[in-house]
Amino acid sequence: TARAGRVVWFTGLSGAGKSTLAAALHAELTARGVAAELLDGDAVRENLSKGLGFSRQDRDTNVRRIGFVAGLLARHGVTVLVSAISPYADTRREVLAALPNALEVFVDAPLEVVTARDVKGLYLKAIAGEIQHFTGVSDPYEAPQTPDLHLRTAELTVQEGLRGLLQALGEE
Ligand code: GGZ
Repeated sequence: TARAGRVVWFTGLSGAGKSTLAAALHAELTARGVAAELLDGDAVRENLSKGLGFSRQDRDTNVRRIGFVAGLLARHGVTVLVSAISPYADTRREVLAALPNALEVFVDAPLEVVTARDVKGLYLKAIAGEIQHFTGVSDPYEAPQTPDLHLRTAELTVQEGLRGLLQALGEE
């Protein structure tokens, strides 16, 4: 059987840059001939986790499902890039502990920065109370205390973030 793939788990606030970095890493790994798959929050919630909301229970279910699929893929040699807020430290710990060789990447941007950028207008709505339980505004985000990689995206270009990721993967 193939050597197990790595799981790179991007956690952080909405708008911090998880999907952008995961997509950049996916493109780079693919170009290098590394079998890689993306499990992105948005696509997962339209398919694997369709119907789930944003209560703690639903987020935990979402994160556990993603972990389960990531494990199946990694077992077959695929490098799996997960992008999900995954706000609860205990749940992340549990799911990551079940994935041999997983890397926890903290995609860290201050709330002021993601709120000011507000690419999708969700923070404005959350602050206005039009979206409830919005992470960082009216719902918790428990930052990793000892991530394998800590990327401060307000201070880094995507290229710099990508370099850090490749280094952490031993792919530089
Ligand atoms: C947080 C929400 C919410 C609430 C909708 N809280 O920037 P986006 O839009 O594309 O990414 C966010 C996504 C979060 O889904 P995840 O599966 O990553 O979350 S978790 O890991 O906690 O299960 C955001 C959008 O969905 N969104 N409502 N209330 N983000």
